Amino acid sequence: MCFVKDMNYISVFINAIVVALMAIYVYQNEKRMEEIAAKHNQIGNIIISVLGPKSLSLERMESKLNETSAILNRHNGILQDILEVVQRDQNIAQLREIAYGKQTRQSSDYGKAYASASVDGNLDTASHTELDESPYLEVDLGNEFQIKRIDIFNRKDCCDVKPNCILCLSNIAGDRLHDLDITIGPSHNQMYLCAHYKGPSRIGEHLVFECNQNTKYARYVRLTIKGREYLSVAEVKVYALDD
Ligand SMILES: [Ca+2]
Repeated sequence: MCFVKDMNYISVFINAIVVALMAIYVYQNEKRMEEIAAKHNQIGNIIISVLGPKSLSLERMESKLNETSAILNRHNGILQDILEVVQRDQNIAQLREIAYGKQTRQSSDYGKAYASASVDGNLDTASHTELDESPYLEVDLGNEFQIKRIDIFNRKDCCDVKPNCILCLSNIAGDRLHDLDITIGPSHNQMYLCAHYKGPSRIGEHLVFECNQNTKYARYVRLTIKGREYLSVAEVKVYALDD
Protein backbone atom coordinates (compact mmCIF):
# COMPACT_ATOMS: atom_id res chain seq x y z
CA MET A 1 0.00 0.00 0.00
CA CYS A 2 2.81 2.25 0.85
CA PHE A 3 4.26 1.64 -2.62
CA VAL A 4 0.97 2.60 -4.35
CA LYS A 5 0.73 5.77 -2.32
CA ASP A 6 4.23 6.72 -3.30
CA MET A 7 3.38 6.16 -6.98
CA ASN A 8 0.40 8.54 -6.71
CA TYR A 9 2.61 11.25 -5.24
CA ILE A 10 5.09 10.76 -8.06
CA SER A 11 2.32 10.97 -10.69
CA VAL A 12 0.96 14.16 -9.18
CA PHE A 13 4.45 15.62 -9.08
CA ILE A 14 5.09 14.74 -12.72
CA ASN A 15 1.76 16.26 -13.79
CA ALA A 16 2.61 19.40 -11.88
CA ILE A 17 5.93 19.62 -13.68
CA VAL A 18 4.22 19.12 -17.09
CA VAL A 19 1.66 21.85 -16.35
CA ALA A 20 4.42 24.18 -15.23
CA LEU A 21 6.42 23.50 -18.39
CA MET A 22 3.31 24.10 -20.58
CA ALA A 23 2.64 27.35 -18.74
CA ILE A 24 6.21 28.44 -19.33
CA TYR A 25 5.89 27.46 -23.02
CA VAL A 26 2.64 29.42 -23.46
CA TYR A 27 4.12 32.42 -21.71
CA GLN A 28 7.20 32.37 -23.88
CA ASN A 29 5.08 32.04 -27.04
CA GLU A 30 2.90 34.99 -26.07
CA LYS A 31 5.97 37.05 -25.38
CA ARG A 32 7.40 36.03 -28.75
CA MET A 33 4.17 36.99 -30.51
CA GLU A 34 4.24 40.38 -28.83
CA GLU A 35 7.78 40.90 -30.02
CA ILE A 36 6.84 39.93 -33.59
CA ALA A 37 3.84 42.28 -33.53
CA ALA A 38 6.06 45.08 -32.28
CA LYS A 39 8.53 44.37 -35.07
CA HIS A 40 5.71 44.47 -37.63
CA ASN A 41 4.48 47.79 -36.32
CA GLN A 42 7.98 49.15 -36.47
CA ILE A 43 8.42 47.97 -40.08
CA GLY A 44 5.00 49.42 -41.00
CA ASN A 45 5.97 52.79 -39.58
CA ILE A 46 9.22 52.69 -41.52
CA ILE A 47 7.37 51.86 -44.77
CA ILE A 48 4.86 54.67 -44.24
CA SER A 49 7.63 57.14 -43.43
CA VAL A 50 9.46 56.14 -46.63
CA LEU A 51 6.56 55.73 -49.03
CA GLY A 52 4.67 58.77 -47.81
CA PRO A 53 7.08 61.38 -49.22
CA LYS A 54 7.70 59.19 -52.28
CA SER A 55 4.02 59.11 -53.19
CA LEU A 56 3.96 62.92 -53.01
CA SER A 57 6.99 63.04 -55.29
CA LEU A 58 5.28 60.71 -57.73
CA GLU A 59 2.27 63.04 -57.85
CA ARG A 60 4.54 65.98 -58.58
CA MET A 61 6.38 63.97 -61.23
CA GLU A 62 3.08 63.01 -62.84
CA SER A 63 1.97 66.62 -62.84
CA LYS A 64 5.30 67.67 -64.38
CA LEU A 65 5.00 64.96 -67.03
CA ASN A 66 1.52 66.18 -67.94
CA GLU A 67 2.78 69.75 -68.22
CA THR A 68 5.73 68.61 -70.33
CA SER A 69 3.45 66.53 -72.54
CA ALA A 70 1.17 69.54 -73.11
CA ILE A 71 4.19 71.71 -73.99
CA LEU A 72 5.50 69.05 -76.38
CA ASN A 73 2.10 68.81 -78.05
CA ARG A 74 2.03 72.59 -78.51
CA HIS A 75 5.55 72.57 -79.92
CA ASN A 76 4.64 69.67 -82.18
CA GLY A 77 1.68 71.68 -83.51
CA ILE A 78 3.94 74.69 -84.15
CA LEU A 79 6.47 72.47 -85.93
CA GLN A 80 3.73 71.00 -88.10
CA ASP A 81 2.59 74.52 -89.05
CA ILE A 82 6.19 75.48 -89.88
CA LEU A 83 6.65 72.32 -91.96
CA GLU A 84 3.45 73.07 -93.88
CA VAL A 85 4.62 76.62 -94.60
CA VAL A 86 8.06 75.36 -95.67
CA GLN A 87 6.44 72.71 -97.87
CA ARG A 88 4.10 75.31 -99.40
CA ASP A 89 6.99 77.67 -100.02
CA GLN A 90 8.95 74.85 -101.67
CA ASN A 91 5.95 74.04 -103.85
CA ILE A 92 5.51 77.70 -104.79
CA ALA A 93 9.23 77.94 -105.54
CA GLN A 94 8.75 75.24 -108.15
CA LEU A 95 5.89 77.16 -109.75
CA ARG A 96 5.94 80.04 -112.19
CA GLU A 97 3.23 82.64 -112.74
CA ILE A 98 2.28 82.53 -116.42
CA ALA A 99 -0.85 84.66 -116.82
CA TYR A 100 0.67 88.12 -116.56
CA GLY A 101 0.21 90.10 -119.79
CA LYS A 102 -1.39 87.21 -121.67
CA GLN A 103 -4.34 87.46 -124.06
CA THR A 104 -7.73 87.69 -122.40
CA ARG A 105 -11.37 87.98 -123.29
CA GLN A 106 -14.64 88.16 -121.40
CA SER A 107 -18.33 87.66 -122.18
CA SER A 108 -18.84 91.46 -122.52
CA ASP A 109 -17.09 94.67 -121.54
CA TYR A 110 -18.55 96.98 -118.97
CA GLY A 111 -17.31 100.36 -120.15
CA LYS A 112 -13.53 100.35 -120.35
CA ALA A 113 -13.07 97.65 -117.74
CA TYR A 114 -11.53 95.28 -120.24
CA ALA A 115 -10.55 91.69 -119.58
CA SER A 116 -6.86 92.60 -119.85
CA ALA A 117 -7.13 94.42 -116.53
CA SER A 118 -7.28 91.00 -114.86
CA VAL A 119 -3.69 90.17 -115.86
CA ASP A 120 -1.98 93.57 -115.72
CA GLY A 121 -0.35 92.93 -112.34
CA ASN A 122 -2.25 95.82 -110.77
CA LEU A 123 -4.70 95.08 -107.98
CA ASP A 124 -6.27 98.54 -108.40
CA THR A 125 -7.58 97.73 -111.87
CA ALA A 126 -10.30 95.19 -112.59
CA SER A 127 -11.98 93.46 -115.48
CA HIS A 128 -15.76 93.84 -115.59
CA THR A 129 -18.53 92.29 -117.68
CA GLU A 130 -22.05 93.48 -118.23
CA LEU A 131 -24.88 91.81 -116.33
CA ASP A 132 -24.68 88.63 -118.37
CA GLU A 133 -26.16 85.20 -118.17
CA SER A 134 -23.18 83.01 -117.17
CA PRO A 135 -20.55 85.75 -117.57
CA TYR A 136 -17.00 84.51 -118.15
CA LEU A 137 -13.43 85.71 -118.23
CA GLU A 138 -10.81 83.74 -120.13
CA VAL A 139 -7.03 83.85 -120.17
CA ASP A 140 -5.16 82.41 -123.16
CA LEU A 141 -1.73 81.36 -121.93
CA GLY A 142 -0.40 81.01 -125.47
CA ASN A 143 1.02 77.54 -124.86
CA GLU A 144 0.10 74.55 -122.78
CA PHE A 145 1.34 74.46 -119.21
CA GLN A 146 0.97 72.05 -116.34
CA ILE A 147 -1.22 74.26 -114.17
CA LYS A 148 -1.07 73.62 -110.45
CA ARG A 149 -2.70 76.62 -108.87
CA ILE A 150 -4.88 79.62 -109.71
CA ASP A 151 -5.17 82.72 -107.54
CA ILE A 152 -8.02 85.18 -107.92
CA PHE A 153 -8.03 88.62 -106.34
CA ASN A 154 -11.45 90.13 -105.91
CA ARG A 155 -11.64 93.82 -106.69
CA LYS A 156 -11.10 96.13 -103.76
CA ASP A 157 -13.80 98.72 -104.40
CA CYS A 158 -16.97 96.90 -105.37
CA CYS A 159 -19.61 95.30 -105.33
CA ASP A 160 -22.60 93.99 -103.53
CA VAL A 161 -25.19 91.79 -105.24
CA LYS A 162 -27.67 94.59 -104.41
CA PRO A 163 -25.85 97.69 -105.65
CA ASN A 164 -28.95 99.90 -105.46
CA CYS A 165 -29.95 98.89 -101.97
CA ILE A 166 -30.13 102.25 -100.13
CA LEU A 167 -30.83 100.63 -96.78
CA CYS A 168 -27.81 98.34 -97.08
CA LEU A 169 -24.92 99.50 -94.93
CA SER A 170 -22.54 99.04 -97.82
CA ASN A 171 -22.60 98.23 -101.48
CA ILE A 172 -18.95 97.24 -101.50
CA ALA A 173 -19.29 93.80 -99.97
CA GLY A 174 -17.59 92.22 -102.96
CA ASP A 175 -20.03 89.33 -102.97
CA ARG A 176 -20.84 89.51 -106.67
CA LEU A 177 -18.11 86.92 -106.93
CA HIS A 178 -19.87 83.66 -106.18
CA ASP A 179 -20.87 80.33 -107.75
CA LEU A 180 -17.73 80.44 -109.82
CA ASP A 181 -16.43 77.62 -112.00
CA ILE A 182 -12.67 77.70 -112.63
CA THR A 183 -11.94 75.51 -115.64
CA ILE A 184 -8.74 74.80 -117.55
CA GLY A 185 -8.04 72.95 -120.79
CA PRO A 186 -5.94 72.65 -123.94
CA SER A 187 -8.79 73.91 -126.15
CA HIS A 188 -12.22 75.46 -125.84
CA ASN A 189 -13.77 72.06 -126.46
CA GLN A 190 -11.70 70.36 -123.77
CA MET A 191 -12.12 72.19 -120.51
CA TYR A 192 -11.79 70.53 -117.12
CA LEU A 193 -12.94 71.75 -113.74
CA CYS A 194 -10.07 72.89 -111.56
CA ALA A 195 -12.28 74.16 -108.76
CA HIS A 196 -15.70 75.50 -107.93
CA TYR A 197 -16.09 78.46 -105.62
CA LYS A 198 -19.43 78.80 -103.89
CA GLY A 199 -18.63 82.10 -102.23
CA PRO A 200 -19.70 84.76 -101.84
CA SER A 201 -16.40 86.56 -101.70
CA ARG A 202 -15.42 89.76 -99.92
CA ILE A 203 -13.85 92.90 -101.35
CA GLY A 204 -10.16 92.49 -102.00
CA GLU A 205 -10.23 88.83 -101.03
CA HIS A 206 -7.39 86.63 -102.23
CA LEU A 207 -8.73 83.24 -103.30
CA VAL A 208 -6.44 80.29 -103.92
CA PHE A 209 -7.42 77.19 -105.88
CA GLU A 210 -5.29 74.08 -106.29
CA CYS A 211 -5.64 72.19 -109.57
CA ASN A 212 -4.22 68.92 -108.29
CA GLN A 213 -7.21 66.94 -109.50
CA ASN A 214 -6.52 67.91 -113.09
CA THR A 215 -2.82 68.33 -113.73
CA LYS A 216 -3.23 68.00 -117.48
CA TYR A 217 -1.50 70.48 -119.70
CA ALA A 218 -3.76 73.43 -120.40
CA ARG A 219 -3.65 76.59 -122.45
CA TYR A 220 -6.90 78.23 -121.41
CA VAL A 221 -8.13 79.30 -117.99
CA ARG A 222 -11.74 80.35 -117.72
CA LEU A 223 -13.79 81.77 -114.86
CA THR A 224 -17.54 81.43 -115.25
CA ILE A 225 -20.29 82.51 -112.88
CA LYS A 226 -23.33 80.28 -112.95
CA GLY A 227 -26.35 82.52 -113.29
CA ARG A 228 -27.07 86.12 -114.24
CA GLU A 229 -24.40 88.31 -112.73
CA TYR A 230 -21.54 90.73 -113.31
CA LEU A 231 -18.09 89.16 -113.31
CA SER A 232 -15.36 91.46 -112.13
CA VAL A 233 -11.94 90.56 -110.74
CA ALA A 234 -8.86 92.61 -109.98
CA GLU A 235 -6.34 89.97 -110.93
CA VAL A 236 -5.98 86.35 -111.99
CA LYS A 237 -2.67 84.60 -111.43
CA VAL A 238 -1.96 81.19 -112.90
CA TYR A 239 0.89 79.09 -111.52
CA ALA A 240 2.35 76.20 -113.48
CA LEU A 241 5.24 73.81 -112.95
CA ASP A 242 8.46 75.41 -114.04
CA ASP A 243 9.56 72.92 -116.72
CA1 LIG B 1 -5.60 94.20 -112.41
